[in-house]
Amino acid sequence: MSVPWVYIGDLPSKIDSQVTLRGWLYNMRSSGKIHFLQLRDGTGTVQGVMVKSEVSEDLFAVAKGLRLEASVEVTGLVRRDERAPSGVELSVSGLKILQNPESEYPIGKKDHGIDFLLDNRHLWLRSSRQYAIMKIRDRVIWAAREFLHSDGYLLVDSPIISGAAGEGASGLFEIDYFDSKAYLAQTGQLYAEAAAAAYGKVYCFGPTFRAEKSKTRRHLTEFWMLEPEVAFYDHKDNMDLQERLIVHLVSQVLEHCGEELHTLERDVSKLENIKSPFPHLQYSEAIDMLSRLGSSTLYGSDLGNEDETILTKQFDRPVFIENYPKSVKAFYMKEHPDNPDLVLCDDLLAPEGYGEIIGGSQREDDYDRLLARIREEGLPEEPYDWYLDLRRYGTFVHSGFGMGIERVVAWVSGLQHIREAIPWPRTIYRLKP
Ligand code: NSS
Repeated sequence: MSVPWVYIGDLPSKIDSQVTLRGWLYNMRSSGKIHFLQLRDGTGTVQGVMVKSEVSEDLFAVAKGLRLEASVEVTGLVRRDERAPSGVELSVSGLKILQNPESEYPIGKKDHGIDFLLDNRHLWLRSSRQYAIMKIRDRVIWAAREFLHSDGYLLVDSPIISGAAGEGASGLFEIDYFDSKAYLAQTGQLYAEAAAAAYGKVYCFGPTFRAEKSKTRRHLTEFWMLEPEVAFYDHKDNMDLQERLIVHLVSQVLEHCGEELHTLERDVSKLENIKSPFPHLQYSEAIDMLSRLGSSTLYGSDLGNEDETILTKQFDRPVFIENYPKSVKAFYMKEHPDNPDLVLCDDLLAPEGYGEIIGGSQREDDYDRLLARIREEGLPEEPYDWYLDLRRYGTFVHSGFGMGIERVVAWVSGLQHIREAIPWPRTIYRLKP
């Protein structure tokens, strides 16, 4: 369907034509004789130049009264302008005000505190910085789906309402489900495993929930996770897939989001380093390295955020930490064939202090061992009977992983905090807007 207006992103192909745009007034400067109207419409921004001597006095006066974020319809001639980032400028001859706000736009040019900005997330999203982040997020998701789809993966989405914990009983959001209890999904993995037994190479992608009371810059209570699961892949194949995916995502962002990375003042040389092969450390080697670097984390405990930050600073690309102690990882991971105290798993840590972006493992495919692990963890057996069926009927070596979209977006975009990487962040203290 063609519309009776044009998009700012299409203006470079409309030089010397008369066009009408619809959008919002992003910024405005006036010199008395000229108004410079910075316009945005979601496809880009353009400077509209209104010259007093070229329009009626009324129109010039009306334009002067515009407030930031007024919605407008603007008509004018597209001119080439080498100095403009988009290469064009608009000589404005007509202006229709769709709505001029009655009060000042709350987000001004001064520095606002983060709480104020988060309270006004519905407006903050309009800023060029947030727009750049959302474009990078869109590119990461799009590139991940395309990567998997073109390699023959089938998207098989998992439910959000579930009767069993996926990652361990702590951190579950419990909901009333008619006469019983249900939980918001912490992961789609168990369902992805069933789908892998049905269709081989699969993935699910959707929101996941953790009721963790973590107040770090890496934790959300609602985040999006991409979870591939592959029949007949072992631990090594799994890490190889993770590496290829991450290299692809970063190269796609570099190729398509140059302007956005520039807006965010991202040091792209750091992203240009992201090439195969990624280094690998065994968990035990990571603990040794940490102790040399002054951490007090002992063998047998999980790595904390600080530890991850220290480790990633030793490398210029993501690093795999492999084969953690069974006691700190989820029940479904396969026991290491050479050491029953370890499991075949990996965490992939992003550089520059960002830390874990992926958690993956080979899955326990032995019925008896899996049942024993469920019992050891004190999990109820009944909700997992269908999951155990996968080990009864044609059990198979299989592996998979979960990649947190916001963690990847925060890293690639160079954000201080994960809350900017999702349009509507949910944290312990934030449910609004
Ligand atoms: O807990 S994970 O390490 N692993 C799983 O959930 C597996 N069941 C995935 C699988 O094998 N299919 O989480 C995976 C990733 C982790 O590396 C982070 O990138 C992200 O999910 N993650 C989070 N992002 C934001 N906020 C929170 N709270 C969070 N927790 C995990």
